[in-house]
Amino acid sequence: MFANSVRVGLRAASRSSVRALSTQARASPAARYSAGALAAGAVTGFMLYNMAGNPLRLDGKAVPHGGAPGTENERSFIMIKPDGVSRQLVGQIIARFEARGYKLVGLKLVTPSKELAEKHYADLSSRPFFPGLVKYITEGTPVVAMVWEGKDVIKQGRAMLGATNPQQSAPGTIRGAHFVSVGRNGIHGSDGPESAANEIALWFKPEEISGNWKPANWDWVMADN
Ligand code: DAT
Ligand code: MG
Repeated sequence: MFANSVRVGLRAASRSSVRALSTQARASPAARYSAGALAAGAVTGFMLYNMAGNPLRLDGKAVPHGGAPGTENERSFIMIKPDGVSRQLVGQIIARFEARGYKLVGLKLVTPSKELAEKHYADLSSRPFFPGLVKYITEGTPVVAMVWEGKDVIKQGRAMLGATNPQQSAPGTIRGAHFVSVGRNGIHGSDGPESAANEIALWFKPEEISGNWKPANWDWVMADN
C-alpha cells in the first residue's frame, strides 16, 4: 500500500529548503527525525517530499512511536477524560477527529492509577488544583486514551479542543460545545511535539500502536498538490 510512497527522493532544493535544512532542521524534532531516519530526504519548511514532489508518506512501521512531527505522520495523544466518558461523548469526540481526516492509530479504555495520572500531569504538580485533578482522573471512571495521526495534528488537535477553560472556548470547539468548568473540561490533547512523544510513550506500548494502515480518504485529505 505504501510501497510507492516510501521511496525518498531529493526535491529540487530551493534556497529556502537549503536554509531549512541548515537552520530549522537542527532546531526542530521534525527535522532531527528527518535528518536521522531519512538522510536522503529534502526538507522544505518542515515537510519531506518524495520523488514525485508530494509530501512524504512513511510506511506505518517506519513512523517513530511518538510520531514524526511536521510530516503527515505527526502524532498527538488525545484523551477523553472521565467526565467525557461518563457523559457518553466518546462517539461524538472520535467523530470529530475522523471527520477532519485524522487517522486513529491507538485506542484504549484505561482506569488510570494515581501514579499514571501524576506522571501525566507532572508539570502541574505544584499547582493548587493538582490534588483535585488527580483525584478526578483516578476516581474509577475510565478515560479513553488515543493516538491520532496526520498533518499538524498536535496544533489542530489543540484548536479542536478549545481553550483550557471551557468558558473561554469557542462554541464550535469540543470544550466549547460540551463543557463549562475548567476542572471538568472533558478532554486532553498534547500541547507540542515533545509532550506528544512523552505522553504517547507514557500511555502506549509500541505494540499497542497500529500505524501501518491508511484511511480510504487519506490521499484526498493530505494532498497539497
Ligand atoms: P490543557 O488541558 O488545556 O493543556 P493545562 O495543561 O494547563 O491545560 O492543565 C491541565 C488540566 O488541569 C486542565 O485540562 C484542567 C486542569 N486545570 C488547569 N487549570 C485549572 C484551574 N485553574 N483549576 C482547576 N483545574 C485546572
Ligand atoms: Mg496541558
